[in-house]
Amino acid sequence: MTLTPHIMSDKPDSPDGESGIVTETRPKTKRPRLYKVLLLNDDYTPMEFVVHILERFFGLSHAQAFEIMLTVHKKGLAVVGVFSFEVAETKVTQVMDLAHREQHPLQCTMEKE
Ligand code: TYC
Repeated sequence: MTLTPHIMSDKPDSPDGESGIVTETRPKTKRPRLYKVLLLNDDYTPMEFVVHILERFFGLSHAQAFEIMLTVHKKGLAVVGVFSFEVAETKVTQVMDLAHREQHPLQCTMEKE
């Protein structure tokens, strides 16, 4: 977080000091850029594995996970969440690592919102 000085007043009797220059600071918070995490369909990854991934890494209920898995299966892809860059990157890595370990061709990617 950066603190941005603002000249508020040049009156000598200002409450902030003797100089007459008031430097009030306010926290300047920039909203982080957001990234969509996408899950892609393929013909080989078992549906139950995809549901498991969505529950485990995206905090979805079984019903929500099943619904999103079916959307990906039918439409080819779906956004499974929107996160800051670092969180999105972590999710993609977690999904790709587990899919690779289990030898499923599941693909997970991210893109700027
Ligand atoms: N199409 C896969 C099947 O029929 C299921 C699947 C769903 C795979 C979603 C990937 O992201 C995916 N077994």
